[in-house]
Amino acid sequence: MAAANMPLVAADDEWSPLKSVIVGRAENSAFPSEAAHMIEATMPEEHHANFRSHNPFPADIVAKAQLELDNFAALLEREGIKVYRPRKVDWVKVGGYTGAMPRDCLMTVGNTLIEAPFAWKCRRHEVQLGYSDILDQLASGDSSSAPVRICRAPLIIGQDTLYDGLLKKPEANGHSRHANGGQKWAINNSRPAFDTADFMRFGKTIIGQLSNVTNHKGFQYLQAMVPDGYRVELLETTDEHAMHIDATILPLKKGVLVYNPDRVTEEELRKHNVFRDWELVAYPFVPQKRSADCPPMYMCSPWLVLNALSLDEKRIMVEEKDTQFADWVREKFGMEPIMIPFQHVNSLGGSFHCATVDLVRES
Ligand code: ABU
Repeated sequence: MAAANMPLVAADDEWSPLKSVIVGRAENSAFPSEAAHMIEATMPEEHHANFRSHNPFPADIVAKAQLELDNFAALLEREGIKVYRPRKVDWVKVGGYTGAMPRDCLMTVGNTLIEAPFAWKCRRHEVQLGYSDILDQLASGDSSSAPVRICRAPLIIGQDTLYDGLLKKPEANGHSRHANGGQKWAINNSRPAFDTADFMRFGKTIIGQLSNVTNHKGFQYLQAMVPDGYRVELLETTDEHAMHIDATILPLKKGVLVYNPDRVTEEELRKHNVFRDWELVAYPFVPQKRSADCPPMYMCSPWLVLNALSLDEKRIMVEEKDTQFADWVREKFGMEPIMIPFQHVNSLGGSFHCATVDLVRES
């Protein structure tokens, strides 16, 4: 695909050669602040106390994460990939989260870029503040480029209803209790909600999950937004802490899917026609003790190792310390891992998949 003829938005899988991408930025990242029941449902228990409004991540972690993202962006540019970066925003000041995790807020399906109708209030202005310049650039294009559709998320007017019936109620003894009476997720179904990272593209089929940030109305809304001919299907996972599908399944290349056996079964995957002829392989993960010099994983499980990014059907971005995974994909599938430091980005909530939005893949 010659650069002159390259569309501005065109991708419908996770493995075709990457040609254009958004890479996040870390400056001024803050712990997201949400209702206690949401933080309890989704975040590692030992870090709950950090999730307060306007509470910055430690400055040294943010600074190192920014260097890692800049280094990653430069590597992609050297590979001839067009890289866009979001605007620098003071997320601490505005009471937001970060610009480092664009995968959660934007998803390309064919020529359409879809904004997540976030469940989390603290993320509701993330796209407008961080990415609207990029969206304007893509939407205006030039006369020779194929048309781009941009679906902005609906505005929420007045009080959000998504936590109704779910907020903790204070009790006389100073403790609190859930009002949700055994409800599975931390949101209800009163309006569409999803994070785009709860979905992955497999050609005309998009596979997603319901989670603590994605509800059934969100799934229906996404189905209504994707271009004609695309179909969204839901995978039944077994993870009550579910939030984002990109440490649960990882398509390495067409026909090969690695999955997290703690969260999904092969039997469930096989129910989806798109995987009929695929090799489905459980990653035999042996969690290792993190060394003392590793920054804390404030928001993620060790399964973040599956949050890798295929540059094409041969090359895959892997965190430089994830040698067990790199050796496995090299030896078992003949992939070529490209290993660079990313642990400080991991500390902010994701890895290479989370930190990017692929805009163009050549298929
Ligand atoms: N989007 C990141 C998912 C992280 C995790 O499942 O632990």
